[in-house]
Amino acid sequence: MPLFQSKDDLSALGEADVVLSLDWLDVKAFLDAAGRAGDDSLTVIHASLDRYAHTGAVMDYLGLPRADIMLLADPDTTTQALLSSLGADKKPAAVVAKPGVIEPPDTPTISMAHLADATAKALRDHKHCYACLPFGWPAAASPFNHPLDYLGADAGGVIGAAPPFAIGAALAMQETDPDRLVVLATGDGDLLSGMASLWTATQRGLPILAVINNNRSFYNDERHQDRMAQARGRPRENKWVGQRLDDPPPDLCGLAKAQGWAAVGPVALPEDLPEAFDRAMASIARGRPTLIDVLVDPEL
Ligand SMILES: Cc1ncc(C[n+]2csc(CCOP(=O)(O)OP(=O)(O)O)c2C)c(N)n1
Ligand SMILES: [Mg+2]
Repeated sequence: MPLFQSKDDLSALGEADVVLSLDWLDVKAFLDAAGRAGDDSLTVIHASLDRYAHTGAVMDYLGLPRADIMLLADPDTTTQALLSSLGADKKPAAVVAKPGVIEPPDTPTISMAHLADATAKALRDHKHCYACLPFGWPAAASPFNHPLDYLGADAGGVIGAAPPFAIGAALAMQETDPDRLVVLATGDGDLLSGMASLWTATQRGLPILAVINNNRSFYNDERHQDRMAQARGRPRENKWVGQRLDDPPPDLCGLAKAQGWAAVGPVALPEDLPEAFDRAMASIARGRPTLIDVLVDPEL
């Protein structure tokens, strides 16, 4: 699935005559999801420098996108050229994305919707930058209106990359926009794979907020192993082997504290989320890099 598209995005794409892709990460998957990949009535204009990243060695480019018109240009250059050819008086009003309505389910355990909703509420009055987002984050929870609101996904999807990615972003943010809080929202497996990098945030005094979707598993791969078990006639109940991060669960807060971070959690109940986020934000206000460990039910 492409990343973070909402039902509204897909229905707009379903009705479009022309798509202008401004360096979208995975155009092919997006068109596939809307059932438009092979639709001749649609014209796809793709403005990107991605082809320079395409090699025979890796598939970092994901699916090869369909492009009826290929513009070998970055989005800023393309947008500037489009705006100047439209003329100053034709410049369309900016579309401002509004915070979506997330209605977390009424469940005793925490869903991704609960986590996204609680995070968005905690950040409502803070200028922030999501350096990354975990799998399954509901797009409507976090509308992006500024290029620094979300930095986008790393192309290869490398597990362990998000923590150093966020720390690099926070270092750069000290120069670019020092009041903008960098948010490392990621999974437990990704955090564990990049854990040692947290120390750099402590050493450099970077007050990053880490929001951990802790489902105690490399869950994406559990799902993959489930699909493979079905395809190959193997026992599905073994899907967790080598993927589950439990029994005993790693102590994410303890590991973060060992790198010099403050840590809150693990938070297990939906009703405990607001107070836990209040504590985390108070710690951020004191200038500490802070992690909040949230136990998310992967089945919700
Ligand atoms: C270096 C590397 N190894 C393995 C993978 C395969 N992989 C993709 S997602 C994933 C699990 C991620 O776990 P977590 O961060 O906890 O997210 P979850 O799927 O549980 O939401 C793995 C192992 C990868 N992308 N990169
Ligand atoms: Mg996980």
